[in-house]
This record gives sequence, structure tokens and C-alpha cells, in this order.
Amino acid sequence: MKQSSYFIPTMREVPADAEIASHQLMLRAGMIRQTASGIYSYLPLGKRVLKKVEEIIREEMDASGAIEVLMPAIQPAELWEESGRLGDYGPELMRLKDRHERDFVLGATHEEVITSLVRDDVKSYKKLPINLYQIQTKYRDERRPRFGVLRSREFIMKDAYSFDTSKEGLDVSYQKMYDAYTRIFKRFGLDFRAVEADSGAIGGTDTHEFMVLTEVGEDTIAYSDQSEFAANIEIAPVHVNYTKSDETEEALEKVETPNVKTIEDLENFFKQSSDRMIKAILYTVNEEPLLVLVRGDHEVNEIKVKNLFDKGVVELASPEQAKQFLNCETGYIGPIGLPSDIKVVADVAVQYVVNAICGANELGFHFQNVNPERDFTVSTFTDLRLIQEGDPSPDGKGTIRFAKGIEVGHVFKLGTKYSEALGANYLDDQGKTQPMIMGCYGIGVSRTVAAIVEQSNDENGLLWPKSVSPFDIHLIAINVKDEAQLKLADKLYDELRANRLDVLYDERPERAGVKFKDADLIGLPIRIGVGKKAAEGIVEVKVRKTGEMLEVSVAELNETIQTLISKL
Ligand code: 9G3
Repeated sequence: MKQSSYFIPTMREVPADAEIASHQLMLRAGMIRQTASGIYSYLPLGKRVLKKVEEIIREEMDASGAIEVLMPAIQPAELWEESGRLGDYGPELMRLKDRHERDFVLGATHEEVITSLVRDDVKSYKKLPINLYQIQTKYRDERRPRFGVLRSREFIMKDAYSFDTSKEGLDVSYQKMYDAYTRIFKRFGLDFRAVEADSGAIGGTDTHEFMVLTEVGEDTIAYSDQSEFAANIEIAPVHVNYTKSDETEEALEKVETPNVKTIEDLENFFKQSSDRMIKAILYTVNEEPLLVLVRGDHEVNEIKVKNLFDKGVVELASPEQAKQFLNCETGYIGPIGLPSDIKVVADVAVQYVVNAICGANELGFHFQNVNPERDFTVSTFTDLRLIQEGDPSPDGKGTIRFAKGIEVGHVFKLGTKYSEALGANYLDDQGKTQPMIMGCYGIGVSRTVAAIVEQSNDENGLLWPKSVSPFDIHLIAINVKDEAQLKLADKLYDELRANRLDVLYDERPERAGVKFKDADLIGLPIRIGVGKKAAEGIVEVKVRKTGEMLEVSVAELNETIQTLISKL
């Protein structure tokens, strides 16, 4: 492709509202442009990378036996009513009416559509298992789109859906997708971890997230420094063998603590460390009060609290609700002397504190020498806290470390949630009607492009892995006014393409510096400069990633290029 007749609007300055490297670089390298908040156009270079990413995904999905389809982005709301999900999503699910005033949604995901499609056309167990996938645009009206295409309102997803006749069958389908994802993300050259993303029950989990490790990821991963354990901190289980100190239990004492509210205030006031305090946080479960206790040096894991009440709507109580239920300000809440209708649950660690400090449920007062069981009771002690760096790994091997991650893939065992709701049944070999057992598997295609950029750039610009690079070679005629240089560069352009290389040919009448800066920014893996030594048949070859520079005679150029590319 000749750059003088192409469209790569590179930018020197960093756009003000782009906070992270991938957003800045994809704008500056002329890959994307924002059309509206969270809505992007892909310019030629961006489109070529998308295409390469999609091709690799397609190859591995087809190799795994999945079959490609294409579903509509506009979905009848009736299907979401049938699945019971229409009410589950607020403004994030974009809705519209057609000219006949009929209700539709813009596809945020396609469980309903694919299940209704399979229900109508797959009836016998002989047709199962089947795994159907698409690569298609999704719509989710994020409240705060940010980080460019990492969190946008319109994005490209590969979503696959498997249908089996047994749990064992689903396990096979799931493993096939898990393995295909591992191959896909390896081919992108990504540093990623498959992370448990369900209740974290060790072994037999029913969902994994594929996380790309970067500093700017929106998710935090807890991983062991000595084993394969890795889990989203939202659900990482905590397995600590606490021990109770053998100090004697002192008499409970109520202490006046004016203006002492935070854990630090308490530590300074009582000269006692936070691991000997009890933090009480008031929630509501379906509007009923729930007091959650954790040790002073721990944090409540809200997902774990929600999992205690699988159908309940669990929310942090507002200060007004704290007043209403406990007649007390937050900051002085505690488990002692509560009204009987307040349910109390506690993290396991609370059971092992001795002579602790906690709020007295009275403005300006705390208790000290608080001992669980003696001074307060709870309805259950269970794992309710966020895992922390330094905790032992739940699998007993090594210590927990944190890493930020970008979720680029997510695989789920769905079971019969949608097949029962939508009546996707099959006749088993006894002629009995059974609901199909489903799995679903997503890859954020456009998000993956940004994740690759996040992991592969330097101070001069992009550094494309050869598997997804928009072109293989950046050929530059350094001074197009020099007859010898232009003639040789034109010749090489034809020869390199004859050798089936994708070449971006910069023959623009620009200064050398501009061309080299653009080449570094665009980040193609190999650059060939046709300059002063063109008359001697010598060109300059640069490997973008390592900065390695070679002077090569035209006669050896093709062989040198092939060798360099094979080593990338
Ligand atoms: C919605 C909206 C947002 C959503 C969903 C539905 C996430 C929703 C979960 C999934 C599960 C899997 C198939 C591919 C892999 C992921 N955000 N999810 O269902 F209406 Cl607005 O999408 N779906």
C-alpha cells in the first residue's frame, strides 16, 4: 500500500482525554477515532489489526469444531421477557421501538437469540453436542465509557454457545473452549492468566476469565507466587488457619471516644492495632438490615455477602438507614446490644479476636475488651473478606500477590438456565424430553486489540507482534527527489509483494525525520530504508522491537527479511 494514497492520520501530540497508553497510541497512530463517547470508528490500520485478530480467533474456533453463524444485533424484547432478563438490566441494555411500536433491544449478548434459534431447529440428541459462534458488534450502554475501546459502548465480541446432553458433555465443550482460548491468546503474544471467576471453590469451577496482565487493567487478580492458583479478587476464597491468642479475656468496658470514628482514629486512641478491632458494616438484604463484621485490618467482600443470599438484593445501607435500624451513626456501629431483628454475619477471622475494640452503637462511645461468643453472637462465621496480598494461597501453596488485569475472555458453564427458560429441549435416547445443557464463551475482540497495544509499545510508539501487525514491512523511500532512491524503492515494493509480504510503502514527499517518526509510531515489525546507498544497492533494515539496524545488499534482502521475520 502506498502511503501517499492511503489514510493514516498520525498525531504527534497526546490527546488530552486519553489516559492510558493504548488509548493514546491508537489515536496517535491513526487506528481509531471517537465518533461519540464510548463509540469508535476504526481507520484502515485499526481495521487491518481487527481483521488479523478475528482471523486467528476464527481459525482456532473452527479447529475446535465450533461452527460460525451471524445473529442480529437487534433482538425482540419478547425473548428477554421469556428468559426473565429484561428486568435484570437497567439503562445499560439499550432499547428501541420499531416503526410498529414493537419493543427491541440492542444485543449486549446473545444467549436468548441463540437458544431460541437452537430450540426451533435442534430436536434430537443425535444432533448434539453443537457449538455455534459469531463475531459481531455488541452494545452495552456503560455509564462511564473510558480507556478508549477498552470500555466502550459498542464493541466487537466473539461469542460462542455450546449445547450438550450431559454435564460431562458440557465439561468437554468447556475444556475445548478453554484450550482454544489458550492457543488464541498465545498466538497474540499476550502475557495472560486464566483466572477462576466463580465462588472460587478450588477445583471444579464453572467460569474462568482470561486476564491480560497490565498496570492499567480494571480488574485485580489474586495469584499465588508458587502455584497456578489465580482468581479475580472479587471472588478469591480466603483459607487462613487463624489461631486465638491465649491472653485472658478482660472485662468488657464502655469507653467515651469523642470524634473517634475511623480505624486509624481508634488505633491512635486505644494504642491497639487494627487486627484487634471489629469493623461492623450495615447492609440491607431485600431492604432488611444485615450487619457484617470483619476484623479491623480486613475489608468486606460484597460479592461473598451477596452469594450468601443468592436471590437477595444486597446493598450497603445508607447513613439514614443506619439511623433508622440502629439509631446510630456509621463509625460507632458494633455487634453488642443490637435490636433482635438485626441479622449479624461475620468473617471467620472475627471468631479469633481476643479483647477487641468495636463500636458501641452509641454516638461517641466504643467498647474495649470485646470477646466474640461472650459479648455478642452471630448467625454465621464464614469467608466474607477480600483476599489480601500476603495471605496464604487458598490452595496452600505460596503467598498471594496482586496484579492488575484486562479481561479479554470469559468462559461460563451455564447449565439449563436459558434452555429451561426458553424451552430448548431435545429427545434423549429413551425418547424423553430433556433441557439442553449450555456453556457460553466470549472474547472481547476490539478490547483484545487494546490489550495487545497495552502490552506491546515503547516510548516511540506501537510494537506489533507479527501475528496481528497491520503490515509486515514498512518500506521507506527516504528522499523521493533522489532518482536512484525512488527507483530502487519502487522496485523493492514490487519484489517484496511478489514474495507475499504485506508492505506499507512510504513514498510521501516528506522529510526523513517525519517518515521515521511515523514508522516508529505505527510500529510495523521490520523497516527498510532506501537512502543514500541506494546507488550502491545497499539498504538499511531495522527491527522495530529490538532497534537492531543492518545494512543489507539488495541481493540478500529477501533472505535477510525472511530470517528476521522468522525470529520475531
Ligand atoms: C446485558 C447487559 C450487559 C451484560 C449482559 C447482559 C454481561 C450479560 C454476561 C455475559 C455472559 C456471556 C456470552 C459471551 C460471553 C459472556 N454484561 N453479561 O449477560 F443485557 Cl446490558 O455476557 N455472554
